[in-house]
Amino acid sequence: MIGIIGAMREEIDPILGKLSGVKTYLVGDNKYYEGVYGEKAVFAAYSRIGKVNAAITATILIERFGVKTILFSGVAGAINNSLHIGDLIYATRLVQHDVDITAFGHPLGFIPETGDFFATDPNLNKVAESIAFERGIKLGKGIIATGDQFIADGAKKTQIAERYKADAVEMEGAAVACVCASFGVPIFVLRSISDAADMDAGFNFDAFLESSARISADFVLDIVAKL
Ligand code: OS5
Repeated sequence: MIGIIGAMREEIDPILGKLSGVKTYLVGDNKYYEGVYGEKAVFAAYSRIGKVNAAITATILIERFGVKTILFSGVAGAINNSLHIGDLIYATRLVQHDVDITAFGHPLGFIPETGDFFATDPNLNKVAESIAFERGIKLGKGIIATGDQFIADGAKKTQIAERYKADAVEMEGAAVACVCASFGVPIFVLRSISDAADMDAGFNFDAFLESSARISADFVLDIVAKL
């Protein structure tokens, strides 16, 4: 069973619109949708914003609904200046940029018995690469930094770039990857750029959330069809 997570309704609606026979379940105070895409049974949910919400959703998909693969679809702020609005990037690794226990000698982002960088699944990443190649779609890859902050500031952006060599920033991916690492579930994280995490980020995010979310959702559904 494949699980698809987005953070916001706008990130999951384009996926729900393409599922047939959708059934809805309520767990805690959030909704989970079961449906079929082509011949593939999937569960989908939007977690709501941030690491805690994303971790709850990933855990429920795995533990309650028996999902064996998780695909994340959504938007991100560009850290790498070669990424532009609407561009796609998948995470090779993710890190929590807001973790700081350096007072105990640990590197930024590092948690004892957990680590810092979470790797995504090489096989899922290969499937994504093959779809991009076949369709002539430009697909970037790199490090995605996650934290409970909407980054809209040049100085903070530079800090994340320098500290983690990050290419994009968002607020959920590393939390889902952490849950997946804990349960041994393969994870793929795809984001389409909605803003450049700079002083215009709020404005651009509002302007491009829907279009960029759809670009990511369409690609993730292509992956579902190929699994
Ligand atoms: O899920 C959050 C992370 N997403 C990726 C992202 C990002 N992350 C960090 N920094 C950046 N520059 C980023 N660019 C893209 C996007 C999302 C950001 S938080 C957006 C909150 C927008 C909002 N707040 N209230 N509403 C919308 C209205 C509302 C009302 C009722 C229910 C839900 C929303």
